[in-house]
Amino acid sequence: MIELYGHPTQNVLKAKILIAELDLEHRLIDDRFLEDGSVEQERFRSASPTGQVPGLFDPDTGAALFESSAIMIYLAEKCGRFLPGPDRPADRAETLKWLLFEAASLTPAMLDIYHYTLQADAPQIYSEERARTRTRRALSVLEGALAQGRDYLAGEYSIADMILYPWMTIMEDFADIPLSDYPLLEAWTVRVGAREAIKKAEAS
Ligand SMILES: N[C@@H](CCC(=O)N[C@@H](CS)C(=O)NCC(=O)O)C(=O)O
Repeated sequence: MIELYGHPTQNVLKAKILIAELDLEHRLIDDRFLEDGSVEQERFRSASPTGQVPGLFDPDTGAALFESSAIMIYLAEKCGRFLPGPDRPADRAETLKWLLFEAASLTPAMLDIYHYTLQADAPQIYSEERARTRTRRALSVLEGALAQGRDYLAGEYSIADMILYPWMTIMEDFADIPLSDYPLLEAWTVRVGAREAIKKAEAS
């Protein structure tokens, strides 16, 4: 039975809505009360390396996921509903566009309101520190993925590598974070950057 890890928040609600639409049998496990050393704690850690919720574990397939958009895509594809398949590429892209819009545009804007106006006493210092801490946390997650003996982020070379590569090439200059702090990611950047198509794109 699918395990959804989380507690009541808007991001967890997204996954709950889809699970309800699909009428999926599932266990809702509160991440705040996981027992030390329990199987559930281990599964939550493997699903969500940042400790953020929601996290999802599916014992049927071994899928262990974080990021609400990835969870939604996985469940929709597993059940064959609410996301058009590759046989309808335009409809599929239209749906994915709105998922990405939510994750990349709307949510960061709303989180800025929360963190920079509602939470901070000294917004400027707070926002800079928070941005760097979050960037480092993301880089650690990528380093962790590559530490699983993979050459590429999702195992085989894919659009996941293509979408992340451009940021890595400017990390030090742009964010003042040396990529050498993340040796596997640094090696990955060299590996991806050595591809003919990448060189061609960078030169164009
Ligand atoms: N992009 C992630 C965001 C997840 C997220 O920020 N979850 C919040 C709760 S709504 C959380 O776990 N915050 C604690 C933290 O960031 O450490 C997603 O869509 O799942």
